[in-house]
Amino acid sequence: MNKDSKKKPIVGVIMGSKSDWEIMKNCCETLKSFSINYDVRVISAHRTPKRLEKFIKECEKKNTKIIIAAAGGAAHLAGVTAALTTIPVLGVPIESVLKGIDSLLSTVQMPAGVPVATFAIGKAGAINSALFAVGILSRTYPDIHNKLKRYRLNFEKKVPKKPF
Ligand code: RP5
Repeated sequence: MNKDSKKKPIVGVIMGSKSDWEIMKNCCETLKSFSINYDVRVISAHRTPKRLEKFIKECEKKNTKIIIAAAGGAAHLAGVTAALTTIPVLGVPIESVLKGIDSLLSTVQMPAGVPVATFAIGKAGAINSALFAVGILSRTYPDIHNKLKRYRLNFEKKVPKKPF
């Protein structure tokens, strides 16, 4: 990572409610394990729309590379974020009263033109969104690339060859 990116958050992590943190802390922990700077906030597209606009302006000014947006229910946070910026948006559907199926469909079913790369519901999606961000950043930052290669090699070591 270059000197500049060491100081600045290069990933923005937003979630619709404080209640999403239990899941999204897995995303932040994953970013942290790759020493990636992130800026994490509670921002709701419908409860705090002004906060969302302000955050996106800040991200553009700071040259944030990726925004990860998590929400549950009528989960429009990722889509509205993507509509307001050209920074790539990764969406994490959070479990809901409908088991997250509503969140998944609201996040993934973007009409053509404004994409949101959508991940699995819940913890797996939170972790994979971070790993996907790591993968994108690894094409620019060799130290992140090395860490990602080490992470993958660990699977080889950790997964038993036999099931018994
Ligand atoms: C969404 O509504 C949030 O992302 C959260 O997943 C869900 C419920 O929010 P709370 O009522 O717990 O604040 O906007």
